[in-house]
Amino acid sequence: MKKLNLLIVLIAVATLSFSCKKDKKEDSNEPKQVASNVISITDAEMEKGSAIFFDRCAGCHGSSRKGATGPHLLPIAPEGNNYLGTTVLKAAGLRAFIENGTPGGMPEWKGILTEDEIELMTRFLQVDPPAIPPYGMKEMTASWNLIIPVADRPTKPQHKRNIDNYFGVIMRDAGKVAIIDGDTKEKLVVLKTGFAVHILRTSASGRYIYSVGRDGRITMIDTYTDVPSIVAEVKGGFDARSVEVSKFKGFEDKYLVFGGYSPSHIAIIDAQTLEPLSITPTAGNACDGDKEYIEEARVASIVASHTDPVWICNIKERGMVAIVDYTDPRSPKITEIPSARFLHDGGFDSTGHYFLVAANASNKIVVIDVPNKKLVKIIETGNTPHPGRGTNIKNDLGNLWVTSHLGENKLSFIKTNPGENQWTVVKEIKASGNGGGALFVKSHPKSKHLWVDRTLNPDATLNSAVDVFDTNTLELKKTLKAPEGVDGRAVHFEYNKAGDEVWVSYFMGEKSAIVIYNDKDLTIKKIIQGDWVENPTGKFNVYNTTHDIY
Ligand code: DHE
Repeated sequence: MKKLNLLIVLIAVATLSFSCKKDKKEDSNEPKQVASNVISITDAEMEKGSAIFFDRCAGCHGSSRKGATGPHLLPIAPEGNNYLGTTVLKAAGLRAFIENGTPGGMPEWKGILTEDEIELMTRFLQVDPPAIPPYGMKEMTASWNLIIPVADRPTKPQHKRNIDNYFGVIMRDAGKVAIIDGDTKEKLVVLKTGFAVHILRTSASGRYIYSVGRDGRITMIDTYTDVPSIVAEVKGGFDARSVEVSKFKGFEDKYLVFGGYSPSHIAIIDAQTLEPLSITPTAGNACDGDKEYIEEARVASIVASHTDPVWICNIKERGMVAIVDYTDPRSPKITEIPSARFLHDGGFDSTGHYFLVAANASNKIVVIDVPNKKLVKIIETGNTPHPGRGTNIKNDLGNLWVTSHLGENKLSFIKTNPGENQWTVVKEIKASGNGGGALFVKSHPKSKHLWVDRTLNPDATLNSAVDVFDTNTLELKKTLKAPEGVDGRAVHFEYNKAGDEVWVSYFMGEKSAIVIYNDKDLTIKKIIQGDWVENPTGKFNVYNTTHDIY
């Protein structure tokens, strides 16, 4: 069937090229012809292709298409070899990849992008990428919108609700964030926050919730108002995945750090007003020596130390862990620790002294001693580790930090407490079924359960279910299928403040939902659905996020 599709595509694209050549018009929208004189694209198509690429592809392939987690997507590779090519025949091959995905982890775009959009992308990828316009202090300051000045905000909560147990829930495709009261499960408000919000973080006091999205926009939400409200916004760049706040004693709620995918930079911003304070570009040499200078050096995960006035920012393509001292926010002191490529997501061990981050392209977990700003160890775990922030459990094997893997069915347990086998994988287990696709793991200090999703596994029975393991025996306790009336892929977990409930999102289906389980007996407590529940992804409990409980 796939062969037949490919043949039809080949014929269709060949016909298209013929008609393109035949219909060539001498107007201002004249298609650009490239290398082989076969592929052509108009300015309007170029603009649309750039937007699709930015929204859907840049995360893995890089904004300038030079590759990262995914390969280069350039017509001519930097080393001069013809890479994607510039012919309609190559376009047909590209279409097959885009439609069907790859075993390496690229999702199938058929059904997500329209037929026309896929066709456009096959041509877009065969012309040189457009240049990225400059974005510096001038542009960032111009984007800054202080909606409610600090002096006009309430000095104490205007309600009797329990802010510590609020949940911020991302409605990804709607570009919104819902604030839900975790005690009553009531939706308090749904706020428009920007395109494809990626993560939320909370201020050290827990009062403010910050969101950042794929459009680089940071939105600041105040939980003290009767209904949570947006008090400031700023655009830190064109594209981003992470934001964090200063959490060290004396710096609570003072500064915010923005990690730019595009442009690749670290921006420090006033956490009370969102006024930009400084920008530090992250381009530089790769971790393995001075052989390669990397311009597109995107900032992946960021965590805020509780033991020192620093953030740990992970420079993806360079494989550098940057320890950013924010005591002088206009001129931050940055210590770079070479590690491995490409750095992606990670979190603290249970003491908060060590930070563990996935170098996903090299199948490794990097361990950093934060107060001493030192590399502790680089540990081989498995095919494309994807821990999220990871999670911490404790059993006879010791204190263990856990990661799942995208490329294979494996959960790895790294011992973090001193003694024999510290910083070693002391146990590996499999989740149910075959293949990888796990994105997130989660437990809680008060829980005896470890939760694992399989979001990117192609098998619908696996990607719509979650596995729950016993943290003592590491045996599978139960596989929880999507409840009746809910469909899509299960993704990401969050505990409530008490550590006795787990919230799971269902997205990419017809019936999105947030399913809340009783963590003690694994029964359903509540299913949250409604028009406003649109492709929910990450969920962030205020108390757990503020205190890095995972
Ligand atoms: Fe994420 C975390 C980047 C795709 C949902 N994601 C992160 C982090 C990074 C990142 C760097 C760590 C932030 C931190 O802790 O500071 N994610 C990327 C990508 O580059 C990638 C692969 C492709 C892209 O274009 O964005 C990608 N991520 C996804 C998804 O497809 C997910 C499932 C849904 C979505 O938003 O599109 C997704 N990512 C999440 C979530 C977190 C996250 C929910 C926060 C996890 C946490 O518990 O902290």
